[in-house]
Amino acid sequence: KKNFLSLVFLVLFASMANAQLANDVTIIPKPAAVQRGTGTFKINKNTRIIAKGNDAKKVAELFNYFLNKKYGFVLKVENNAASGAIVLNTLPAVKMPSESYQLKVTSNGINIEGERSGVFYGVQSLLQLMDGPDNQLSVPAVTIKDQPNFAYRGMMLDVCRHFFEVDELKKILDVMAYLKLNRFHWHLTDDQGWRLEIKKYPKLTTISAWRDSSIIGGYNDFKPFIYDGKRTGGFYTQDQARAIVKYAAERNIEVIPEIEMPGHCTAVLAAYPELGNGTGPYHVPGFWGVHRTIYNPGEPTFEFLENVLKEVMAIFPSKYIHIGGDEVPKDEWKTSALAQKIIADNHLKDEDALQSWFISKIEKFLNQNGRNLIGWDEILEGGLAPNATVMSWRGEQGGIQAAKENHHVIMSPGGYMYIDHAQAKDNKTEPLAIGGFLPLNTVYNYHPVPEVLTPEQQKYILGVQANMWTEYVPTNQKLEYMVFPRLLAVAEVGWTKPENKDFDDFSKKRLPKVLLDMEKFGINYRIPEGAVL
Ligand code: TNX
Repeated sequence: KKNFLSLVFLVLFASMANAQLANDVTIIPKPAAVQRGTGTFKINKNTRIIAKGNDAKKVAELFNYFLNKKYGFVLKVENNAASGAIVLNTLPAVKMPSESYQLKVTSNGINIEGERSGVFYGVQSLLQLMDGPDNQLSVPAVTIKDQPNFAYRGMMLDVCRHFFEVDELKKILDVMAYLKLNRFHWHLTDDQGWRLEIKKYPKLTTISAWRDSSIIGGYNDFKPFIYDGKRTGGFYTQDQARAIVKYAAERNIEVIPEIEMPGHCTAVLAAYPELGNGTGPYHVPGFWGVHRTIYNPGEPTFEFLENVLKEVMAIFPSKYIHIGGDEVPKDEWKTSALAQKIIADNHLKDEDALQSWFISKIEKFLNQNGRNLIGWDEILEGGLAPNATVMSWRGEQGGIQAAKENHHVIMSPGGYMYIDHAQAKDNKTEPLAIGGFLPLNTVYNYHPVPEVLTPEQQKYILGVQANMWTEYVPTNQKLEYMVFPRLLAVAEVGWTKPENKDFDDFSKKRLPKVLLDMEKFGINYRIPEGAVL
């Protein structure tokens, strides 16, 4: 009899636990504060959105965009309050800091308030809370008060090693917004291709945007993967780039363009060899690795770069312009009479100091135009430009040094944030990836604020970014496979306070649900080890 009773309790308890689980708060990234209520709110095609406040109409449209993408229907938007509705209430920024929101669900209705970006994020949380069959969605009663831990939560995409169409970028931007990521770093130029139309320099898109795969040789030996003998490449027109900027901005994502200098410029030199150090002829290379070709530091180079940056700034309203600065072998400057003369004339110590001089000149130009410069951590070599922000990729060391010198920092260390690295140790079961093994939990457990910094210095860490280099990523399918699910972990690193993070809770309770959402967005994600979907 005793056994029978405990069995009854067990079954009862298990079904309660199940009911609880079905309505659980499975949001990624985990919100700052969640308070559960009782009951659920049901959403169907007759549910109304009430848009209150100046920007609410636009957010309601975006809500419908995502709703349609996820469930294939939209809701009517009205101005007046009605019961049983979803109220979007956009407040002036003074009332609530940007990106923070309050989401309240009762069985009678839903209310989301915040400044525009906050309400937009409240909508994303709501979309993640929805559960059930598409025609009878339910949302658990809950009050969520949420805000980000870091202001900068980014992803970089390299569109140079392989080109990705506008539609694919939009798909990625949608999912970034769904995960409350807010910076898209667009790596637009590299040795293997220039990807942005520049009106003043048409050869950048007739010549530099295309690589001739018959030109092989060099650094590493993964030839079969790309040497298909085809002319590969592509570029974005200025109109397309503007459309991406607008599309991203609507989703609270700032697009930060990267124009590489003084290295990673071989594709440019193939079209404008006079900007090199006289060691041409140059071709747009079809192989990877660090190339020796760099810009010469003469006046015509600065004229070219400033003209390019003028057009770039006219397209991208971002506070930051990224100028690269990584991996600059200085051999060509060592043997160039021009470079040596500039070193002597300006009393520079060496070629590192010349690089610093080069970047400081560009920084001055950007600052005069009201923009800030970001560069990879090599811009520390020879001394940082006065106002530069450092993106730390060779570990955290560059970022730590920059923060100690009172410069802003974005942490993007290779060992944690390089989502071009393989997702399993055994590369027999995984598609080809660049060196390194970066599993989901390593990404997840990263925290971008080094403890060696004082609390004052720690304030210089603006946030975190994942980098997606695409040497071995020739298709949309493979791109998505590399990015997901690791980007979900990146989102939580950027948004959620460390004390609220827990890999088990993330991977076992929330990830399975959000991966099903990814499926609805048509994303080809990798199924993580041990996942029960
Ligand atoms: C280093 S990270 C690079 C890229 C490569 C990447 C491959 C950085 C600033 N430079 O040019 O694509 O390694 O992981």
